[in-house]
Amino acid sequence: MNDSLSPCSLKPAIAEVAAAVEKMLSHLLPQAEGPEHRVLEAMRYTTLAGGKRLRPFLVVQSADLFGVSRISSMRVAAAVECVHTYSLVHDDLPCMDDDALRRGNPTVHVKYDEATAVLAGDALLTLAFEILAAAETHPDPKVRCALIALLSRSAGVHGMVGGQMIDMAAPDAEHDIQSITRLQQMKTGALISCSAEAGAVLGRAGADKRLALRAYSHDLGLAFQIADDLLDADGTQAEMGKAVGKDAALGKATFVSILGKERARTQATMLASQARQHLDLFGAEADLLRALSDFVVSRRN
Ligand code: GRG
Repeated sequence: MNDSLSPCSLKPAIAEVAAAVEKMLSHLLPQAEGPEHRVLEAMRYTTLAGGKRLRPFLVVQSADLFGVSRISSMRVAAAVECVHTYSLVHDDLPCMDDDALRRGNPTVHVKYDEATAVLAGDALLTLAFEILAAAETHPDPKVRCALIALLSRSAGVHGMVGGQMIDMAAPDAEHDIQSITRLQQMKTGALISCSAEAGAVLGRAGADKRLALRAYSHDLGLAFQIADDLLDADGTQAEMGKAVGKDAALGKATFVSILGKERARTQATMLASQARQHLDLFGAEADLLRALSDFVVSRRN
């Protein structure tokens, strides 16, 4: 078993899943027609605009470990990406982060208007659960219910929404490393963990393998967020497709502001290595997940 694959093997694999999930999303998102066409157009505009598609990659790779059909894993990957995209649309709104650029394009409220952006986010969130509830996603209704429970818990007040609330409620609070870790685990980590665990749910995996994927994605999510904080400090708008340097300008507590750049980098590398170790009970078939842990810390966007 390789300790990790070279980026040469990982990048085409990510690109393949990204292309396939975009095809699936294009099929699942309704066409922009009828008197409600504006919200449908905004949903398609923002969802089909690119992005790294890391969460879909996690769903598909973890599902592949259990021999799940690609149609099932792609539908779940599309549902998770709908939730992720909704969170970005709402996060960009003037009442939250007030950003004009996302994935290199004007944000939804800039291209359309605020009401359309709120509605497009709402509709993407609810579409995700419609996708999971459909029989095409998995023949076993218990598996579909488990997927709905997992995604709703991760996206809701105990996960992403709760993390966003803590972030918005006290942006200048004196966060320490424990509180910032909890905030980020909820805001960003919960959906990343959900993506890896969804493969285990689809594959009706035993508790040991499901827990291993949960532990892997917990560390991966934190490493991802530290890398994001470093990119906000060091990256460029052209690389990131969004404004950078906002955290420092707003005096926001981040892993970088608390640990400093060097310790943050060391911590991200350590978490990536720890994430790989959680995959020890899988064989070479988990090599792409191992390689992903290096990728999330070395990425430039
Ligand atoms: C509005 C309920 C609600 C939640 C928003 C996720 C989130 C919570 C806000 C995003 C703010 C942000 C930039 C967080 C940093 C980590 C992150 C989620 C980055 C964006 O994810 P990527 O890098 O984006 O996977 P792409 O565009 O590649 O899909």
